[in-house]
Amino acid sequence: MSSKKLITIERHIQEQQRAYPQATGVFTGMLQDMALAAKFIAQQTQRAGLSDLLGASDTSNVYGERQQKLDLFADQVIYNMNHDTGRVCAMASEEHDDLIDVPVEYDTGNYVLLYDPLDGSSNIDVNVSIGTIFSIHSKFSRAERGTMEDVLQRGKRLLAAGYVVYGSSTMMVYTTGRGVFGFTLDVGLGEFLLSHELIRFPEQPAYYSINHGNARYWTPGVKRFVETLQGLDAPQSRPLGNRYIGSLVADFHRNMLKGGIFIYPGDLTEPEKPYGKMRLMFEAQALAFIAEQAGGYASDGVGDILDVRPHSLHQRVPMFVGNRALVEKAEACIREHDQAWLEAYLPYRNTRAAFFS
Ligand code: AHM
Ligand code: MG
Repeated sequence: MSSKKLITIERHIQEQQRAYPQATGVFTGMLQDMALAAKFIAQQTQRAGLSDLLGASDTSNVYGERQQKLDLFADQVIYNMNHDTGRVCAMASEEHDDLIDVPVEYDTGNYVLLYDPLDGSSNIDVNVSIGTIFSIHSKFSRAERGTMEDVLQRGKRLLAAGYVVYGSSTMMVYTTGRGVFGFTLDVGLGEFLLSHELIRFPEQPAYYSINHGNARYWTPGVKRFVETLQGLDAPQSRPLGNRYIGSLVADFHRNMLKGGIFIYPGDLTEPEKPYGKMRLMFEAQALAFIAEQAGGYASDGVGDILDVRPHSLHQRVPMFVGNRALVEKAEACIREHDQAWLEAYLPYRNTRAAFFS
């Protein structure tokens, strides 16, 4: 008999729980429900063209972006899986302006769930990979129900984070701070099976990912850094390949498996966007935690994204994430060449949340 292990995500999450003798199983239940939500979303993603879920809806989100119908579906599924379980004290989604309170008729619990239900939504209609990102904090304030203080915690305090990539297959990747594990959805069985154990960034990076269409807006430090990635700084250095899907989860996932860096920098163009595009609470913190657990590093160009103190729910952050040596090189280029950008960005970075004043 061959002894290949078949481990479902549910079993894996339970086994991870055993490492914490004080665990009550509530947190385990949340992760298992995220896996179930991912199956719902994956199923609809694959049927999007058939079930009238393609195309834009009539509403737009807090960023003024038209919401795609599948975004709304994914947002609703994750909410439905969590609002009445008594596990969370509050939730927050990239698609909602404010905190999502637990309805008063239900109990609240000790966890906070943050999620970007469907990232890369411009890719939905054209059959290109998209993803779901989530992260879990424990409750922080003494308030009876969840408050903004519970949600706006530093990434360093995360308990768990994960993503689902809806690509040529569907994969769920998660960490609880004990390494990064990847599970591939067996569509026939309807189960996520362990396929990638203790994922680490390979030492030799293969790719860099940045939107080259924005090159004219890049700061001198970012320009210099991209030149090093292209091997233009020294005749003997080898260029990395350039890959950019425009779906953060898919770009991040490929770079974590193959080695590389994803970049969405801040810039100084009009109107000024020194903070870039990525959302700290819904995208950057989760991927920064996963990257760290896989031996990589995520920076906003100044320092560790996990140390950035959040001040607002929809705060943006420049993002450099991937192999540690590459990200540190980006920081060095910025320190050396981007004084003007630092002067514009640092006040935003150092803003304190209202509940501290
Ligand atoms: P979204 O949250 O509205 O889907 O936008 C986020 C996406 C990321 O997935 C991707 O990395 C980035 O936006 C691409 O932006 P751009 O088109 O400016 O390169
Ligand atoms: Mg997003």
